[in-house]
Amino acid sequence: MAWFRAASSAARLAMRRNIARAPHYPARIHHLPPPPPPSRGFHSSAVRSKSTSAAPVPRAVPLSRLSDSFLDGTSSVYLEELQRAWEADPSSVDESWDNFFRNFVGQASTSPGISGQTIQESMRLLLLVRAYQVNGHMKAKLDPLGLEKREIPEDLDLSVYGFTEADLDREFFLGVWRMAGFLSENRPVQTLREILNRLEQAYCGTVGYEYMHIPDREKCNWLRDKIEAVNPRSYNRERREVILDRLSWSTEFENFLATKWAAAKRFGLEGGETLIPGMKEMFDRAADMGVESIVIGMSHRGRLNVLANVVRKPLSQIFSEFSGGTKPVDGETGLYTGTGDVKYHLGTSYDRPTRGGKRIHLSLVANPSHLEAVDPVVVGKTRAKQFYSNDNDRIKNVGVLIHGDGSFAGQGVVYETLHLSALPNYTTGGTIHIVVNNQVAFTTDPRAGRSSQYCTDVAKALNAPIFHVNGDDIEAVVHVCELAAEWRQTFHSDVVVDLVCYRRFGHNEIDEPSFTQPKMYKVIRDHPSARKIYENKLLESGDISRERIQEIHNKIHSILNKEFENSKDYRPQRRDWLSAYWTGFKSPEQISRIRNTGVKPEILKRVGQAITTLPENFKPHRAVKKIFEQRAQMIETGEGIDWALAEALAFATLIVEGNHVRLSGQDVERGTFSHRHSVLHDQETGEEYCPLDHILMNQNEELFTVSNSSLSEFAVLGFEMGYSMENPNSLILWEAQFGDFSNGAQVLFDQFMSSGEAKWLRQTGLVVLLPHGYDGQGPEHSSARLERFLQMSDDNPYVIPEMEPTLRKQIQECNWQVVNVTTPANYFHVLRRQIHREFRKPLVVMAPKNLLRHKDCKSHLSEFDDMEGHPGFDTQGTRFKRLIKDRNDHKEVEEGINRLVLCSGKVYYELDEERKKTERNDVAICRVEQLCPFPYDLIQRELKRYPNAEIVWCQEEPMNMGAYNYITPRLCTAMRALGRGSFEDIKYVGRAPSAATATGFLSVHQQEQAGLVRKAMQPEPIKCPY
Ligand SMILES: Cc1ncc(C[n+]2csc(CCOP(=O)(O)OP(=O)(O)O)c2C)c(N)n1
Ligand SMILES: [Mg+2]
Repeated sequence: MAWFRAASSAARLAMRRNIARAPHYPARIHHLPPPPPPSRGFHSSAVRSKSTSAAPVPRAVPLSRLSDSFLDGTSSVYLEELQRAWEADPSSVDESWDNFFRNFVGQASTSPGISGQTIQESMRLLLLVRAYQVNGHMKAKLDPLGLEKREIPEDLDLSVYGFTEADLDREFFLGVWRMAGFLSENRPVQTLREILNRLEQAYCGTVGYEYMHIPDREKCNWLRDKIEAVNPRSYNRERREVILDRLSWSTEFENFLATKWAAAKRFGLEGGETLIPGMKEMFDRAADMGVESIVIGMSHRGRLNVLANVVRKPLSQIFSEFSGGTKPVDGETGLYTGTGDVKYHLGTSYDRPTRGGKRIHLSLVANPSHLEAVDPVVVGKTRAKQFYSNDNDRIKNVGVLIHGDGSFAGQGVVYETLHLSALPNYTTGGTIHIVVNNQVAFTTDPRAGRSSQYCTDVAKALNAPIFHVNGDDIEAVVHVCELAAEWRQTFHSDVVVDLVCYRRFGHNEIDEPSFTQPKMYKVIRDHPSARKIYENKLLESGDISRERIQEIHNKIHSILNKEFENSKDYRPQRRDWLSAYWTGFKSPEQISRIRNTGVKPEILKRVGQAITTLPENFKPHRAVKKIFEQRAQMIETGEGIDWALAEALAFATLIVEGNHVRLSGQDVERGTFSHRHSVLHDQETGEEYCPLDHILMNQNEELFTVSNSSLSEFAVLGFEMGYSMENPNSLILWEAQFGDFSNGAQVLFDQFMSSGEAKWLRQTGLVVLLPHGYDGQGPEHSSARLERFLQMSDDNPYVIPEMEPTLRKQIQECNWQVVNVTTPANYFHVLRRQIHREFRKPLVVMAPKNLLRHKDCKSHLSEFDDMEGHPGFDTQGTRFKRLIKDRNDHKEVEEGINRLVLCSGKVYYELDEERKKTERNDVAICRVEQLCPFPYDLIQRELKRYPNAEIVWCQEEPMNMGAYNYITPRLCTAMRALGRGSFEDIKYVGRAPSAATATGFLSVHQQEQAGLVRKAMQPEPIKCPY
């Protein structure tokens, strides 16, 4: 915005300078008032700017005395020549000059000729027109309460241009311009009054248009055409009745809830009821223009109204939820309800018929209280819909976000989401934003809530047009809502409607708003509703009769009452969580069987070759070329497969099986640790080549998507979360640069990923890769805060669930999976497991850093295939190993083992190394690859194998972090069940408790690391914790 302000003030200065240059008023520039402080919001701001009338008024200057370059001697010669050419052949000059001469020189004998004065006045008028286009919105009547006291910019003041009241009925030459709108009309000569009236009508009515920050001339002209049209909106009687009907539904719905449940929180829409007809008309217009599906995200305000009147959630269901009676009878199959959520967070979807006779699919995405957190989720879901419906032009699927004024200005994720809008792998062809700007956020006035003029200013960074509209003028609301849909379908970019309204009651229904906004609420008390205002308008115009109004009221009331009666017997339907793509997927209460994840050896070889072969004429960087040669070698020999190749094999095999794979995050194409190289760059041409795009014949370019993202954790993770929810046959991954940075998206982990299924019955198989591990890089870049993810896991630490080896019961019942995997093959299988099952669960991976190149962190290709007898093949087939036992040659009982070290992650390799060094053959080391849900069965198997062993948990993280606090109660439960002791028998080896995740001193890190590894192998018993 700063640049825009700077640009417009520069324009103002330039204008002043031009005027000041004339000899008559050189001193004026010194009299300019200081720039006014920015006013924020309407009801609380200051006064009209001071008149500039004290300054000398500019007057026409003889042409000969003007020093402007346009009007210098050369120009007048040029004009004379033009005039001569025009006289010889009017078509030989530009159309605007033709008009100019026709009006002013046409009747040669009586013509006043082209005077310098005419030219100057025309120029000043043009500046005035432009001032209205740029700043007219500042004078628009946007506040329904009329408390608006904004400063009107001085460049809307006639006197600035040297005009006075006396000039109002004089004719001026305005020309005809190659510009849309007002100036393009073939009326080059108009009186100043006519010109002003048109400008005031277009720019200063109940809509304030902000669009002159858009640098694209075509877009501005398109808008100018719409805005400056003589009669931009005219609705016939039928249309007006539909609008009134929709407004009445919106109003009556709130009234009805208020009467039936006076004290229930519903975050009513009163004061902003025009949102509902606005949305409906927007959707109708969008459907007319090819939109088939709309994904909606919104917070609390008016959400129930949107659910009822726009998305058409059954009224009886909404009323039943108000009465608190949704939980179905226990024991009924297929009625898994999860833990539920408050009614104003729930989502739904519906196929709505439109006014134009089409159908449009609407889905309102469930969201938490956390304001704006749903924004990127909606955008991601919209993009996924576009992918699955081959909507390559992005015209069939649109995201619509409804915001509050406080949150739109205040929540950073708004900006982060806006910035995805034009990125090739994240764009949805434009989101439509509607801000329900009730001029207050809970108890906070705009002047305390934001530093810029409008709550929508953040959208200017995107060059989005912003339509501010007075929420009491329903037809204006409808108009801008339609215009927003037209913009989206024409220019495929974001657009904002700022619905300036008010909040009739408190923040919720139990709040008293006069505690904090007494003046505003005094005005609100006597302020008629938007429906009343519209009814009166239609009565006055004769477009509707009192009887018809009464009929509408009666109809709505009778339906609401009927649905209320029905709600008493309302029984929830079978869960509605499975959209078409999810048919057949299982809820946590339904049993599903474990599947193998191994792949036929010939497929592995074939895809392996495809992803390691580069086009002949492609010239990669030397080092990258070598990496690919090594990868080809690994496939050829089957030996030494590393992490990156294992990952690529997982992706490739899933793609061959018909799944969509999408990996996004910061620098993921190359990989933060320069290990992935999924996109190669020709060193001469710069051309890119992505081997995973070339596995299938004529592979859809997007089937495998790997994309560097914007530098945002919140928006990008949210986007992928939304994307993953659309279709289960996809592996969607988000990778943090380092695991630490994921806490910038903490809301998504807490509110969506860990608890979304329980609250909203929506599954996602999203995978989050969080690089984690202590290698001396300091307090950041070491820890992905494993403990946080484990703390959010809902597997009961004191109850061993049914662990039937062929079933998925434990994992189905748990909210997510947290793993810290130590071999490339196990990584391959854990990724494939995400798809090869009949349900979806989020997966959090503590991803490696130094294991990416560790000499021992390699797998053999035979661990990836499904051949019996191969090392990957366990008793039940080839699968992800939740626990990796110490040695395959250990018998069922090994009495000679004195210590069993349980650990997870890369510390295993250090422990193993130390064991070799110290020749502690009486120590067994088991890797807990899957921390959550806890592998009770496998842990108990190992406890039984080593009956005489001291049990140790070893980790690199400080004691208050890592897995220690998660592991101990579960390990304890497993031990007690076997009579192997209790909490004090679990010995701890790891760093001491610490505030920071890691030391910043490399030498200290090395000492600590060596110390803990040594301790795990020390001959004496371990004394910690007791
Ligand atoms: C991230 C977050 N912070 C704080 C809150 C608490 N809160 C709920 S509503 C609200 C005010 C929202 O104001 P606005 O966006 O203007 O919406 P309105 O309620 O006025 O429609 C606040 C602060 C929240 N829900 N989420
Ligand atoms: Mg608000």
